Amino acid sequence: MAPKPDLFGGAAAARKSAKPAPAKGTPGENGYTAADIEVLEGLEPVRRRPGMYIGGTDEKALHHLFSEVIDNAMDEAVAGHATFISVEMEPGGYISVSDNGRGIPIDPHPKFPKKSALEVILTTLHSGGKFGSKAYSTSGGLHGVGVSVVNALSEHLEVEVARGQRLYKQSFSRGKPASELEDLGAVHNRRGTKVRFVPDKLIFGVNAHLKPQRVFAMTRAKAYLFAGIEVRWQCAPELLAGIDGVPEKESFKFPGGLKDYLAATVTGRPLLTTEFFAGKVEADPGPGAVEWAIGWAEDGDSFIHSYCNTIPTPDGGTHEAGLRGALLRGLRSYADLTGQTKRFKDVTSEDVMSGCVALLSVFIREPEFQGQTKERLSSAEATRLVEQLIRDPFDHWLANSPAQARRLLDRVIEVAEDRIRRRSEKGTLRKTATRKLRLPGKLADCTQDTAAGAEIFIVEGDSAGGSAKQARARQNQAVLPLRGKILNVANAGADKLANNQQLADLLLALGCGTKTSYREEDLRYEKVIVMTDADVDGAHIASLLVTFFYREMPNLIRGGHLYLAVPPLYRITQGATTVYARNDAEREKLLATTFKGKKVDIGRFKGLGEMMPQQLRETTMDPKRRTLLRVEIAEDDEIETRAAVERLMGSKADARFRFIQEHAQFVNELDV
Ligand code: 2B7
Repeated sequence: MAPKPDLFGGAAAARKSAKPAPAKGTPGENGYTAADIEVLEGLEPVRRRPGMYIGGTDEKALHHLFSEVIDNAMDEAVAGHATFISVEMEPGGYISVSDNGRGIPIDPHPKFPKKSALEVILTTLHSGGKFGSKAYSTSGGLHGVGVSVVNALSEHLEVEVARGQRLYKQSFSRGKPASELEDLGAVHNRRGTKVRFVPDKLIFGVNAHLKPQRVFAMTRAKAYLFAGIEVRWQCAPELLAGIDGVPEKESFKFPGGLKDYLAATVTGRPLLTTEFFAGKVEADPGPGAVEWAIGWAEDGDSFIHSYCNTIPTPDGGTHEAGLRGALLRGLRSYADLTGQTKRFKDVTSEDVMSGCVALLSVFIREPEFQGQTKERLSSAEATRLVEQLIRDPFDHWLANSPAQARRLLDRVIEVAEDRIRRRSEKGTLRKTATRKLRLPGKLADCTQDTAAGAEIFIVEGDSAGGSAKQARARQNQAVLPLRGKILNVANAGADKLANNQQLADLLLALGCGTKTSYREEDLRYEKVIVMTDADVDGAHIASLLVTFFYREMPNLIRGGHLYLAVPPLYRITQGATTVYARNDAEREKLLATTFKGKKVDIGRFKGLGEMMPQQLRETTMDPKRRTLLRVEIAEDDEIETRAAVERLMGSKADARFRFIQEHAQFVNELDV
């Protein structure tokens, strides 16, 4: 199915606005449109602080210059104005990119009648939003910073524009015009833009140069990502000495898009699925579109390579969450349909993604990016878009080839069973002597050596810590007291996080690492239980901790290891009978039912530290009597999860408190 030009026009527009949102107080919040706030500034800031615009001055940043230029050409193609893009690497470090689009306008710029639009585009930073470090760090990503940034960081750059049957040219050096806009006379059979540049050695270092392998791969990827386009590649032979797999000349056009890409990527690997699950769908009503190609390999690594508006998103993000959700839900409903509900019950999206090789490309308007290198898509609508658009085709794909669906289902169930078995077999290796030595001093560890059945209570404050230590079952229950409010990781930078002693202790005690270095088999406890006071402050601390886990080790949550303890708020005594209530509603219910209006004595706990160890044990810690809430990432409803975390990030403690109380869909209540 070919994309409609209007939709992809929207997508093209999206990349141009894939820029940081205006910082607070800039006109963006006061109802001005982007055109109105076209703040124009010289390029000095870019040369002074290149990292702010392209994320650094290393090899990756260097190649980012090329992305920026080819992305502009892609925009022109995706908008339906260009049919080919060509890339040429020359000796001497030059690279040129051309397209056969409309050509950058050369008429006088309305705001600067003495300058051509071309010169303004090449020599000024556009759009109010991208100044100021704040704006840069919040959204937009490094893509879409503009060709002027490339110009600023190029020793030399020249632009040729073929427009209205004439050819124009202007040269620049380190961002400044080195020539006037020249009219080179009439041309026929040529239209579009050509940008030729050499990155500045003063910025990137004398040895830095664009790598043919890397540029070639980036170029080819564009052809796969936009099936309508022809991409031509040429590279000077002297640059290819000693380099394998990069041709001097090649032309790409992939009518099969991502399906072709995946086939080329996994050639030679035995696949569990005989056919790729692939397709391309536009949102109705638009804008928005998703293209995907997915297979499951017999063995070996799994991957998701994802893109937003043809920009790679190596750190994943919301679109990938949508994909995982769709695949998990699709397989679950297929399991239901074929009477295998029970077999499927322990399967998680991790299990489904095991062995999965996937390419995912989304087109959305005004995408937002997050993460240290701005390479994770954070636009919430992408989750919904991907999940909704992929779900139906996935159901059909499963239904249409039952043998394949059967193999896949058996496989993911097997993966889940393996995972569960490994966890319980993990056994005696848990505490090596060395690991024990490195445990934080404040941890009161349990005595058993296996993770299976072991629990760690993370408690607030030393006094609650003291009660918990007395109340615990030493054999399998550990206690780690944290003092006061922990750092709000949602707002903190990575360095602040690394320096936070409380969190460092926590990481040490858990032993499992964070993010992609998270290793389930190193987790020292089966249950990680956050135990805080039953009041607003306690809820606040619990929400900070849950945010920490969600950000730093989502796989710990996905693995079902994170719990919230539910301590009581009231003790109600009548004669020899004592019962506990978790909140006002429960208290009222007990008074009306159990005590039927009899005179009772009601005590309110100010905090865990105030409870007698025995009370704490009976109400909150003893597996036979307590209630635990298991925290889950709503893989089926990542939007809700994200919204919940956004709420946590807010400054209002009562909103955080409500989080704990409201999250029926976020937590599963269990009596464990
Ligand atoms: C945001 C800026 C950079 N631009 C235009 C028009 C066409 C066009 C470009 C381009 C990379 C290497 C060759 C629009 C957009 C500037 O305004 S940039 N084509 N190609 C490109 O950079 N290729 C344009 C409206 C009417 N006519 C022309």
